[in-house]
Amino acid sequence: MKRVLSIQDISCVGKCSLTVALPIISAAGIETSILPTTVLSTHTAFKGFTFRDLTDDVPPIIEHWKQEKITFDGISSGYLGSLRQIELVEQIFDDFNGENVLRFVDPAMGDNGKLYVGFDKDFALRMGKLCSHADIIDPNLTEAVFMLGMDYPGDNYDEKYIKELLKRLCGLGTPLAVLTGVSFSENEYGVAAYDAEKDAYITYFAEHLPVSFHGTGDVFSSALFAALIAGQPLYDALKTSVNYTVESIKQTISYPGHNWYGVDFETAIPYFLKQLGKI
Ligand code: PXL
Repeated sequence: MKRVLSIQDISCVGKCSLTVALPIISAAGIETSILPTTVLSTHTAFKGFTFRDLTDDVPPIIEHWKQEKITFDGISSGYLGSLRQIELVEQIFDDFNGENVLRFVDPAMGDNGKLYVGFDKDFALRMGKLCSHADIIDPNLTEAVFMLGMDYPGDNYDEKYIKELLKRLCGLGTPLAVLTGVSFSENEYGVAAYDAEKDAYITYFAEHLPVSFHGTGDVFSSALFAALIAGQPLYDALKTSVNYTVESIKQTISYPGHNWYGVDFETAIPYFLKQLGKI
């Protein structure tokens, strides 16, 4: 069985980060080790959340794993709570690297042109540096422009702009950049990707649902990471993860009185496994 490591916070309530990554990657038949970097009572879109920084626990945890000669087939990072945590992820990427280790960075920091509570421009630029240690990154448009120190274009962009943005993301030092939340026409929504080594640009779109939910980025990146580790080629993995995210949103809005803080990725897990060809 393949074993991966997911490094991000635990938001106890809120359906994001580890409470999303752990079930999704495990459902794909992949052993999922975790490194919780912070414990929050909820994610930061709630008011009055608690925040327990676990940074000081990370170095002894890494040391113990090294003593035990633990290895991973993939390492993925998501929301990180401080500059020091970014440094530690770089150290983990270096310490646990190997020929077939997939290092995946989801620079979860913002959406809709704004950074989440607690982050500033310098943090975003530092996150951009983490990307040079990754084999693949998957920012949304907001995260991409903040990492590159550019202005947020809103809906005002075309395919030429997206291709250029993807090339600049690879200029951060990663060979493969996936941009989420891309749309070139009213009824389609999806992702665009650029593989710098092959000079190959691809897109995958699904229908555009007229709603917006917290946590969809984490569902998408967990599914993409799992699909790649499970062996799907990039295009198939993008298709699996976009379709699964859309299905999770559909499940959510099918219940009247659904919550606002996350999507029902749980009831869409059988659909995810079908997309992966596991059932
Ligand atoms: O969904 C990304 C995410 C992860 N972790 C925490 C968050 C958010 C988004 O707001 O607040 C703590």
